[in-house]
Amino acid sequence: MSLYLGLDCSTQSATAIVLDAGRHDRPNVVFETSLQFDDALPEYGTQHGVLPSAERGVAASSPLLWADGLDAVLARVASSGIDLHRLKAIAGSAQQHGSVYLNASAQACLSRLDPQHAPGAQLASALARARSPIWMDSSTSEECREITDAVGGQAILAQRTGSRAFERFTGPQIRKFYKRDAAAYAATDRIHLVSSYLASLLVGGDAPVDPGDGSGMNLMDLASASWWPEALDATAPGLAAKLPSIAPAWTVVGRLSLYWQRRHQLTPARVVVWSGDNPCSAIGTGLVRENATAISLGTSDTIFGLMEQPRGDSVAGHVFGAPTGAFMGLTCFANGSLARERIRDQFGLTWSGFSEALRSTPPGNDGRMLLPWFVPEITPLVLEPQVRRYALASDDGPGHVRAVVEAQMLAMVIHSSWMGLDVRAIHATGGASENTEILRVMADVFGAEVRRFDISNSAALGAAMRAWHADALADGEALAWEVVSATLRPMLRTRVEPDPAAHNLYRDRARVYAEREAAALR
Ligand code: XUL
Repeated sequence: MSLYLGLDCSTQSATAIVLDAGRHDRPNVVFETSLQFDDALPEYGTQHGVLPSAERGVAASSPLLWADGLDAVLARVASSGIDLHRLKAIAGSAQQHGSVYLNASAQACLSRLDPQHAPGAQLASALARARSPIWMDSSTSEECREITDAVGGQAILAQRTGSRAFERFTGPQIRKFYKRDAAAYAATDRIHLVSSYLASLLVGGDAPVDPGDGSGMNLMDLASASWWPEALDATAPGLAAKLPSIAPAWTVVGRLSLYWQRRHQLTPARVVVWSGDNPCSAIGTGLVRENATAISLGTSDTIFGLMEQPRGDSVAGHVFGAPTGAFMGLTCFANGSLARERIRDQFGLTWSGFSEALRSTPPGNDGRMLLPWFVPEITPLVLEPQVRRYALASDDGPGHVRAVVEAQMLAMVIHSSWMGLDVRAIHATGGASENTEILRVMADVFGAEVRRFDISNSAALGAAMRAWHADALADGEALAWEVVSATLRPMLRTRVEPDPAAHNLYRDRARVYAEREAAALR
């Protein structure tokens, strides 16, 4: 049996999962570890993984923090006691859309890292931009308009790239950087996604992006998985030369560099192209065909499912590449865990108190409702945070708890219909999927069976499964995705069945919610 390492660099944390898998035996997770950036690397001064900023709508983090986060989880893997001589391949997952700007010295710097020291400080001189804009940024509406106009409108942009222009997407972010700081843009030699930056760091070279993460940029032609020249021209001059290549998600980029081998006594394992957290989660929740839907309850809440071919009106959401080579539809909500935490903290609750509040309130919340835009919202677009309450007293803790969870689920049901996904079964993942009471609301709102698996970090698990799949291919053995996804079968932990009466009631609540949302947006 061989070992496969899946890494995940999310908004707030870094995770490693080691999968023991081989050609004949049942795969098994043998190690899992996670660290929170704010706690583990306080010197970077992040809050929930984000650097403080006074500028409206701006959200950025530090590429050096991600490098040191990767180092810290690899240290934990190295001291886990598992037999790492069997480590054959590593793949990774990262928060989508964030970008890292390297200067011309980066390649030399990456190949000369000193294993006596952590990577962060050593990489500082390789950056053309100290801060990386991340997916929570909503400051590029002007650039979205400019790019949309230049390519001939949002329908064509959505049709070619899989999405209309979105503030957090990398193209609009690059354009803003070019407009604000043309000299630093000119000094940028390579613009990586978080995923391709970390893969580059592992091999000590220059890694490609995969079509899954590449389609989160408003720059890639979805059908051919290549850069779309019109979009590049609309974004910033000379961009083609600054972008990495695009390669299928199962591509082996190289071997783990000497830096990591020496620093953590690791083998020269194969390094597989990294992808975005949502594409990796599709694999890690077992979505390798169009037969289920996944909902991830993390910092962002996302709903997604595989598509054999792109379809639907992706002006409403996104069609990304999927790690299987097919496609995936996705709708993203910024008010995920931060909104749940806001309510939990406002009423001084623990998570078990939060669950108790859900148990003690009825489906439909006796008419109490809220619109949960605590931070700028992506779906629907809300640039100025605002929370609207309906029949909800300001001191009603349990009412608020149910109202925030119901609002999140109702918004998902309303804004995901464009994808035409098979929602008879929903695979729930992400930190908040640990909460069965939240899953009950999900099951009732969607009228679907909700399934939860033993591993709630499906992005890291999916990355480990991708490493296994790509390693087999590199050895000349085609490993069917069904075999890979069967990893999850023994991990099925919970099934939550919908209550038909509650589901009926939620159909009506969805209509009311949609009306209130539309009124608030007017
Ligand atoms: C997806 C999105 C977020 C990030 C952060 O489009 O913006 O889900 O990937 O996890």
